[in-house]
Amino acid sequence: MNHRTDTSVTVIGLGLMGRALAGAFLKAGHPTTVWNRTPAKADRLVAEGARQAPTAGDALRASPLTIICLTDYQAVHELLGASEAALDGTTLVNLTSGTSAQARETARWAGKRGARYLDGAIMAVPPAIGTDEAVILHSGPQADFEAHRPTLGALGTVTHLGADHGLASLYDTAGLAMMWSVLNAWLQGTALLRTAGVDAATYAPFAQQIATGVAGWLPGYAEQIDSGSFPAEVSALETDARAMAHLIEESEAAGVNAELPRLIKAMADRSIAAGHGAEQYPVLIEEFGRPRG
Ligand code: FVH
Repeated sequence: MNHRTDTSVTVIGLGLMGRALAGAFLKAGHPTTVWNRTPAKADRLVAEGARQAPTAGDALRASPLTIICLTDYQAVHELLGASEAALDGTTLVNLTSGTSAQARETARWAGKRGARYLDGAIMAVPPAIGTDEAVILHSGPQADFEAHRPTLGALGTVTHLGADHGLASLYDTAGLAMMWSVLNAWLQGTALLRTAGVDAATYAPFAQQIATGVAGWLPGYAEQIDSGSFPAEVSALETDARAMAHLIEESEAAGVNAELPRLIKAMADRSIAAGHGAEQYPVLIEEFGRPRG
Protein backbone atom coordinates (compact mmCIF):
# COMPACT_ATOMS: atom_id res chain seq x y z
CA MET A 1 0.00 0.00 0.00
CA ASN A 2 1.40 3.39 -0.91
CA HIS A 3 2.21 5.11 2.31
CA ARG A 4 1.92 8.90 2.18
CA THR A 5 4.37 10.27 4.70
CA ASP A 6 3.75 13.97 4.39
CA THR A 7 0.64 13.91 6.59
CA SER A 8 1.38 15.53 9.91
CA VAL A 9 0.24 13.68 13.03
CA THR A 10 0.03 14.51 16.72
CA VAL A 11 0.58 12.07 19.58
CA ILE A 12 -0.71 13.00 23.03
CA GLY A 13 0.55 10.78 25.85
CA LEU A 14 4.16 9.65 25.81
CA GLY A 15 4.13 6.71 28.18
CA LEU A 16 5.65 3.37 27.22
CA MET A 17 3.11 2.99 24.42
CA GLY A 18 2.80 6.64 23.37
CA ARG A 19 6.54 6.96 22.84
CA ALA A 20 6.47 3.87 20.60
CA LEU A 21 3.56 5.30 18.60
CA ALA A 22 5.27 8.66 18.07
CA GLY A 23 8.54 6.93 17.20
CA ALA A 24 6.82 4.86 14.51
CA PHE A 25 5.29 7.95 12.89
CA LEU A 26 8.68 9.69 12.92
CA LYS A 27 10.38 6.62 11.45
CA ALA A 28 7.75 6.56 8.66
CA GLY A 29 8.58 10.18 7.87
CA HIS A 30 5.46 11.94 9.20
CA PRO A 31 5.89 15.44 10.66
CA THR A 32 5.06 14.51 14.26
CA THR A 33 3.98 16.80 17.10
CA VAL A 34 4.02 15.40 20.63
CA TRP A 35 2.76 16.47 24.05
CA ASN A 36 2.99 14.80 27.43
CA ARG A 37 1.98 15.92 30.93
CA THR A 38 5.57 15.25 32.02
CA PRO A 39 7.48 17.08 29.26
CA ALA A 40 10.82 15.31 29.76
CA LYS A 41 9.40 12.09 28.26
CA ALA A 42 9.46 13.84 24.86
CA ASP A 43 13.23 14.47 24.94
CA ARG A 44 14.35 11.52 22.84
CA LEU A 45 11.53 12.01 20.34
CA VAL A 46 12.49 15.68 19.94
CA ALA A 47 16.06 14.56 19.31
CA GLU A 48 14.64 12.27 16.60
CA GLY A 49 12.82 15.20 14.96
CA ALA A 50 9.48 15.48 16.76
CA ARG A 51 8.07 18.92 17.58
CA GLN A 52 7.12 19.32 21.25
CA ALA A 53 3.93 21.36 21.65
CA PRO A 54 3.81 23.74 24.65
CA THR A 55 0.21 22.80 25.47
CA ALA A 56 -2.18 19.95 24.66
CA GLY A 57 -4.34 22.49 22.79
CA ASP A 58 -1.42 23.48 20.61
CA ALA A 59 -0.70 19.81 19.95
CA LEU A 60 -4.30 19.23 18.86
CA ARG A 61 -4.20 22.22 16.52
CA ALA A 62 -0.91 21.11 14.95
CA SER A 63 -2.29 18.17 12.90
CA PRO A 64 -5.50 16.96 11.26
CA LEU A 65 -5.00 13.62 13.05
CA THR A 66 -4.32 13.23 16.78
CA ILE A 67 -3.57 9.92 18.48
CA ILE A 68 -4.20 9.93 22.21
CA CYS A 69 -2.86 7.15 24.44
CA LEU A 70 -3.16 7.77 28.19
CA THR A 71 -3.62 5.58 31.25
CA ASP A 72 -7.43 5.46 31.07
CA TYR A 73 -10.50 7.26 29.72
CA GLN A 74 -10.77 9.44 32.81
CA ALA A 75 -7.37 10.87 31.97
CA VAL A 76 -8.51 11.46 28.38
CA HIS A 77 -11.58 13.39 29.55
CA GLU A 78 -9.56 15.32 32.15
CA LEU A 79 -7.01 16.35 29.56
CA LEU A 80 -9.20 17.08 26.55
CA GLY A 81 -11.94 18.58 28.69
CA ALA A 82 -9.41 21.01 30.15
CA SER A 83 -7.77 21.86 26.84
CA GLU A 84 -8.79 25.19 25.43
CA ALA A 85 -8.58 23.76 21.95
CA ALA A 86 -11.68 23.60 19.86
CA LEU A 87 -11.71 20.03 18.60
CA ASP A 88 -13.77 20.79 15.51
CA GLY A 89 -12.24 19.56 12.30
CA THR A 90 -9.72 17.30 14.00
CA THR A 91 -9.83 13.51 13.91
CA LEU A 92 -9.16 11.96 17.30
CA VAL A 93 -7.97 8.34 17.46
CA ASN A 94 -8.13 7.15 21.05
CA LEU A 95 -5.87 4.12 21.66
CA THR A 96 -6.33 4.17 25.44
CA SER A 97 -7.66 0.91 26.98
CA GLY A 98 -11.18 0.99 28.34
CA THR A 99 -14.70 -0.43 28.08
CA SER A 100 -17.09 -0.26 25.14
CA ALA A 101 -19.38 2.01 27.20
CA GLN A 102 -16.49 4.45 27.75
CA ALA A 103 -15.70 4.35 24.03
CA ARG A 104 -19.28 5.11 22.98
CA GLU A 105 -19.63 7.87 25.58
CA THR A 106 -16.33 9.47 24.53
CA ALA A 107 -17.41 9.32 20.89
CA ARG A 108 -20.60 11.20 21.77
CA TRP A 109 -18.62 13.73 23.84
CA ALA A 110 -16.02 14.29 21.08
CA GLY A 111 -18.78 14.66 18.47
CA LYS A 112 -20.38 17.42 20.52
CA ARG A 113 -16.98 19.18 20.53
CA GLY A 114 -16.92 18.96 16.71
CA ALA A 115 -14.27 16.25 16.46
CA ARG A 116 -14.36 13.14 14.31
CA TYR A 117 -13.66 10.21 16.65
CA LEU A 118 -12.30 6.73 16.16
CA ASP A 119 -11.83 4.38 19.09
CA GLY A 120 -9.04 1.84 19.00
CA ALA A 121 -7.31 -1.01 20.82
CA ILE A 122 -3.67 -1.98 20.55
CA MET A 123 -3.16 -5.76 20.55
CA ALA A 124 0.62 -5.41 20.86
CA VAL A 125 3.40 -4.34 23.21
CA PRO A 126 5.46 -1.19 22.56
CA PRO A 127 8.46 -2.88 20.94
CA ALA A 128 6.20 -4.37 18.24
CA ILE A 129 4.76 -1.00 17.20
CA GLY A 130 5.74 -0.10 13.65
CA THR A 131 5.94 -3.75 12.55
CA ASP A 132 3.29 -5.93 10.88
CA GLU A 133 3.04 -7.94 14.12
CA ALA A 134 1.38 -4.98 15.85
CA VAL A 135 -2.38 -5.42 15.33
CA ILE A 136 -4.34 -2.25 16.02
CA LEU A 137 -8.14 -2.42 15.94
CA HIS A 138 -10.33 0.59 15.17
CA SER A 139 -14.07 1.23 15.37
CA GLY A 140 -16.18 4.22 14.33
CA PRO A 141 -17.10 5.79 10.96
CA GLN A 142 -15.41 3.85 8.14
CA ALA A 143 -14.88 7.05 6.11
CA ASP A 144 -12.86 8.55 8.96
CA PHE A 145 -10.76 5.39 9.22
CA GLU A 146 -10.16 5.20 5.46
CA ALA A 147 -9.20 8.88 5.36
CA HIS A 148 -6.34 8.19 7.77
CA ARG A 149 -5.57 4.51 7.07
CA PRO A 150 -2.28 5.33 5.25
CA THR A 151 -1.00 7.32 8.22
CA LEU A 152 -2.30 4.86 10.85
CA GLY A 153 -0.61 2.08 8.85
CA ALA A 154 2.74 3.36 10.11
CA LEU A 155 1.85 1.79 13.50
CA GLY A 156 1.38 -1.79 12.26
CA THR A 157 -1.49 -3.88 10.87
CA VAL A 158 -4.54 -1.66 11.25
CA THR A 159 -8.09 -3.00 10.97
CA HIS A 160 -11.51 -1.34 10.93
CA LEU A 161 -14.09 -3.45 12.80
CA GLY A 162 -17.27 -1.47 12.18
CA ALA A 163 -19.18 1.74 12.86
CA ASP A 164 -20.02 0.94 16.51
CA HIS A 165 -17.38 2.82 18.51
CA GLY A 166 -17.52 0.14 21.23
CA LEU A 167 -16.29 -2.70 19.00
CA ALA A 168 -12.53 -2.17 19.40
CA SER A 169 -12.79 -2.31 23.21
CA LEU A 170 -15.03 -5.38 23.05
CA TYR A 171 -12.60 -7.21 20.76
CA ASP A 172 -9.73 -6.17 23.06
CA THR A 173 -11.50 -7.49 26.15
CA ALA A 174 -12.57 -10.68 24.37
CA GLY A 175 -8.96 -11.17 23.29
CA LEU A 176 -7.79 -10.73 26.87
CA ALA A 177 -10.37 -13.32 28.02
CA MET A 178 -8.80 -15.73 25.54
CA MET A 179 -5.26 -14.87 26.65
CA TRP A 180 -5.89 -15.23 30.38
CA SER A 181 -7.94 -18.44 29.94
CA VAL A 182 -5.24 -20.09 27.83
CA LEU A 183 -2.53 -19.03 30.29
CA ASN A 184 -4.52 -20.20 33.33
CA ALA A 185 -5.24 -23.56 31.66
CA TRP A 186 -1.51 -23.91 30.96
CA LEU A 187 -0.68 -23.03 34.60
CA GLN A 188 -3.21 -25.66 35.82
CA GLY A 189 -1.50 -28.37 33.80
CA THR A 190 1.96 -27.13 34.70
CA ALA A 191 1.11 -27.21 38.43
CA LEU A 192 -0.28 -30.73 38.08
CA LEU A 193 2.78 -32.05 36.25
CA ARG A 194 5.23 -30.35 38.58
CA THR A 195 3.84 -32.53 41.39
CA ALA A 196 5.10 -35.49 39.36
CA GLY A 197 8.54 -33.89 38.85
CA VAL A 198 7.89 -32.63 35.30
CA ASP A 199 9.25 -29.09 34.92
CA ALA A 200 7.46 -26.28 33.06
CA ALA A 201 9.90 -26.27 30.15
CA THR A 202 9.31 -29.98 29.52
CA TYR A 203 5.53 -29.59 29.47
CA ALA A 204 5.42 -26.31 27.50
CA PRO A 205 5.87 -27.78 23.97
CA PHE A 206 3.11 -30.31 24.65
CA ALA A 207 0.85 -27.50 25.93
CA GLN A 208 1.64 -25.43 22.83
CA GLN A 209 0.60 -28.35 20.62
CA ILE A 210 -2.71 -28.69 22.50
CA ALA A 211 -3.39 -24.93 22.33
CA THR A 212 -2.68 -24.88 18.59
CA GLY A 213 -4.90 -27.92 18.03
CA VAL A 214 -7.82 -26.44 19.96
CA ALA A 215 -7.41 -23.13 18.09
CA GLY A 216 -7.97 -25.10 14.87
CA TRP A 217 -11.43 -26.16 16.06
CA LEU A 218 -12.72 -22.58 16.44
CA PRO A 219 -14.04 -21.93 12.90
CA GLY A 220 -16.12 -25.15 12.88
CA TYR A 221 -17.37 -24.53 16.42
CA ALA A 222 -18.26 -20.95 15.45
CA GLU A 223 -20.42 -22.32 12.61
CA GLN A 224 -22.26 -24.50 15.14
CA ILE A 225 -22.85 -21.48 17.40
CA ASP A 226 -24.08 -19.28 14.53
CA SER A 227 -26.37 -22.05 13.25
CA GLY A 228 -27.61 -22.96 16.75
CA SER A 229 -27.04 -26.65 16.02
CA PHE A 230 -24.43 -28.68 17.99
CA PRO A 231 -24.32 -32.22 16.63
CA ALA A 232 -21.72 -34.29 18.54
CA GLU A 233 -19.38 -35.13 15.62
CA VAL A 234 -16.29 -35.43 17.87
CA SER A 235 -17.40 -35.81 21.48
CA ALA A 236 -20.58 -35.33 23.49
CA LEU A 237 -20.61 -32.89 26.41
CA GLU A 238 -21.34 -35.79 28.83
CA THR A 239 -18.04 -37.42 27.76
CA ASP A 240 -16.18 -34.15 28.33
CA ALA A 241 -17.79 -33.79 31.79
CA ARG A 242 -16.43 -37.20 32.84
CA ALA A 243 -12.92 -36.07 31.90
CA MET A 244 -13.49 -32.83 33.81
CA ALA A 245 -14.18 -34.95 36.91
CA HIS A 246 -10.82 -36.66 36.36
CA LEU A 247 -9.09 -33.26 36.25
CA ILE A 248 -10.72 -32.25 39.53
CA GLU A 249 -9.82 -35.59 41.16
CA GLU A 250 -6.21 -35.45 39.90
CA SER A 251 -5.80 -31.82 41.01
CA GLU A 252 -7.20 -32.46 44.50
CA ALA A 253 -5.17 -35.66 44.93
CA ALA A 254 -2.00 -33.78 43.95
CA GLY A 255 -2.79 -30.84 46.23
CA VAL A 256 -3.22 -28.55 43.19
CA ASN A 257 -5.85 -25.78 43.20
CA ALA A 258 -9.05 -27.20 41.66
CA GLU A 259 -11.12 -23.97 41.49
CA LEU A 260 -10.73 -23.62 37.71
CA PRO A 261 -11.64 -27.27 36.88
CA ARG A 262 -14.60 -27.02 39.27
CA LEU A 263 -15.88 -23.91 37.47
CA ILE A 264 -15.46 -25.61 34.09
CA LYS A 265 -17.39 -28.69 35.25
CA ALA A 266 -20.12 -26.64 37.00
CA MET A 267 -20.96 -24.93 33.69
CA ALA A 268 -20.98 -28.24 31.82
CA ASP A 269 -23.18 -29.86 34.50
CA ARG A 270 -25.72 -27.02 34.19
CA SER A 271 -25.86 -27.47 30.43
CA ILE A 272 -26.23 -31.27 30.78
CA ALA A 273 -29.02 -30.74 33.33
CA ALA A 274 -30.73 -28.53 30.75
CA GLY A 275 -30.70 -31.48 28.34
CA HIS A 276 -27.59 -30.78 26.22
CA GLY A 277 -25.45 -33.75 27.35
CA ALA A 278 -25.51 -35.42 23.94
CA GLU A 279 -24.46 -32.23 22.10
CA GLN A 280 -21.00 -30.89 21.26
CA TYR A 281 -18.92 -28.58 23.51
CA PRO A 282 -19.88 -25.23 21.86
CA VAL A 283 -23.43 -25.72 23.16
CA LEU A 284 -21.95 -24.20 26.35
CA ILE A 285 -22.21 -20.78 24.66
CA GLU A 286 -25.71 -20.70 26.17
CA GLU A 287 -24.16 -20.74 29.64
CA PHE A 288 -22.20 -17.58 28.73
CA GLY A 289 -25.03 -15.46 27.37
CA ARG A 290 -27.33 -14.76 24.48
CA PRO A 291 -26.75 -12.63 21.34
CA ARG A 292 -28.31 -9.17 21.08
CA GLY A 293 -32.08 -9.75 20.44
N1 FVH B 1 2.14 -0.87 27.42
C1 FVH B 1 1.54 -1.90 26.86
O1 FVH B 1 2.13 -2.93 26.50
C2 FVH B 1 0.02 -1.88 26.66
C3 FVH B 1 -0.37 -2.57 25.35
C4 FVH B 1 -1.82 -2.53 25.10
C5 FVH B 1 -2.39 -1.13 25.26
N2 FVH B 1 -1.96 -0.53 26.51
C6 FVH B 1 -2.71 0.69 26.86
O2 FVH B 1 -2.07 1.90 26.40
C7 FVH B 1 -2.35 2.96 27.32
C8 FVH B 1 -1.07 3.61 27.77
O3 FVH B 1 -0.28 2.58 28.32
P1 FVH B 1 1.24 2.85 28.71
O4 FVH B 1 1.90 1.53 28.90
O5 FVH B 1 1.85 3.83 27.75
O6 FVH B 1 1.07 3.55 30.15
P2 FVH B 1 2.09 4.52 30.91
O7 FVH B 1 3.49 4.22 30.49
O8 FVH B 1 1.73 4.47 32.32
O9 FVH B 1 1.71 6.00 30.33
C9 FVH B 1 0.51 6.59 30.73
C10 FVH B 1 0.42 7.92 29.99
O10 FVH B 1 -0.79 8.57 30.38
C11 FVH B 1 -0.45 9.89 30.85
N3 FVH B 1 -1.46 10.32 31.83
C12 FVH B 1 -2.00 9.59 32.84
N4 FVH B 1 -2.92 10.35 33.51
C13 FVH B 1 -2.95 11.56 32.88
C14 FVH B 1 -3.70 12.74 33.08
N5 FVH B 1 -4.61 12.83 34.05
N6 FVH B 1 -3.48 13.80 32.26
C15 FVH B 1 -2.57 13.70 31.26
N7 FVH B 1 -1.82 12.60 31.00
C16 FVH B 1 -2.01 11.53 31.82
C17 FVH B 1 0.92 9.76 31.43
O11 FVH B 1 1.50 11.03 31.54
P3 FVH B 1 2.83 11.24 32.48
O12 FVH B 1 2.59 10.44 33.72
O13 FVH B 1 3.98 10.73 31.65
O14 FVH B 1 2.87 12.72 32.73
C18 FVH B 1 1.57 8.87 30.36
O15 FVH B 1 1.90 9.64 29.24
C19 FVH B 1 -3.10 2.32 28.50
O16 FVH B 1 -4.49 2.55 28.37
C20 FVH B 1 -2.77 0.86 28.36
O17 FVH B 1 -3.76 0.01 28.91
C21 FVH B 1 -0.54 -0.46 26.72
